[in-house]
Amino acid sequence: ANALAGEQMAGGTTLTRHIMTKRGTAIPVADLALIMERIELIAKRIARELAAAGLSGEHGYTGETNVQGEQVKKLDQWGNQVFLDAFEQGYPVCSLISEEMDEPHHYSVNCPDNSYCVLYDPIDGSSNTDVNGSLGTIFAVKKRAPGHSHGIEDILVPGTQQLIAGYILYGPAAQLIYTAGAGVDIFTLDRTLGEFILWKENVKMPAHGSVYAVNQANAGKWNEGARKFLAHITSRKDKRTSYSLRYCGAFAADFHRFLLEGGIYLYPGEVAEGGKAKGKLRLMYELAPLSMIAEQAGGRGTTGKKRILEIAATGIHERHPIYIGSAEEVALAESFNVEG
Ligand code: AFP
Repeated sequence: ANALAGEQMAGGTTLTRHIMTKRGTAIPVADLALIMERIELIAKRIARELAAAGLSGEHGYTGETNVQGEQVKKLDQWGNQVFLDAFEQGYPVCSLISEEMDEPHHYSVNCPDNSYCVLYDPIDGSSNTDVNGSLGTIFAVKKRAPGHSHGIEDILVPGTQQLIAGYILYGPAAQLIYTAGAGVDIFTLDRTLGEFILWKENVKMPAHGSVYAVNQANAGKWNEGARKFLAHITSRKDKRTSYSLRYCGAFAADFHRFLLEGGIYLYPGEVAEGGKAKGKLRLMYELAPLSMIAEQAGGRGTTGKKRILEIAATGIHERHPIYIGSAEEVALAESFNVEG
């Protein structure tokens, strides 16, 4: 089996080579290559650490809470530092926005007129760290306005302005999935070569799938439309049109199944006082990047009412409800008036 795996990699296309020959991207290829070289390094560092985390004792909590009131895992903090280290010499990236930092981080030395901001969740699904479950890293890149200050108005613009979006999945194999506006490509880390090798190019999400992912235990907190949608997809009697549930608690890992096989991931809002549904997942570094991947692959991402990529943020840690995946299932959800 080893010989066969090795044979398949012989002559494989590395991420670097694939980028250098890419056409039609929303960002100049030279800038794309410089930024993705850093993301690739980050992916390798995190993949290496996660593979050994069970030995190194990096599990558990730091005892602190983050800006969102959540307990901080040691790996969250460490993963954030990996990004800070990588982009210290990360020209042309001059700003970082992270789930793990209250405020943006700026590198004034990397700040020519032609510069970018990277938005990221370093360790997505961190509750999986203690059980050796799948984890992810989600990222997006936006252009900084020429002559910008430390203000971030130019970054709060809608996700349609993202130039690169993607995620890294740490499962049995580590994979890097990204788009620069010219299709979605998937690379798998060959640990012996230390290279991300092209696995699938210009991936298309099936228009229909037969799996859904949701934290169903929250259903009692949703509005009527979301509950009716759930009742609808769980009440199908005949095998051909019925759905199965799969949920692993890491957005990127759950989404990955739908990118490849179709279906729908939902995190409906919880109805708060005044009847407005409040989402849990974050717009800038969870929802918008994966919505760009979904759309580039022919799928969709919406709050149930509005296209995720058209939402301008009012703050960097803003949250929204999400329905994302195959076009058919997302349209079905919308038909139930899921966000009221
Ligand atoms: P973090 O691990 O980055 O804080 O985020 C996890 C997450 O936002 C997302 O990845 C999961 O899909 C979701 O939370 C799981 O949440 P529940 O435990 O509420 O289902």
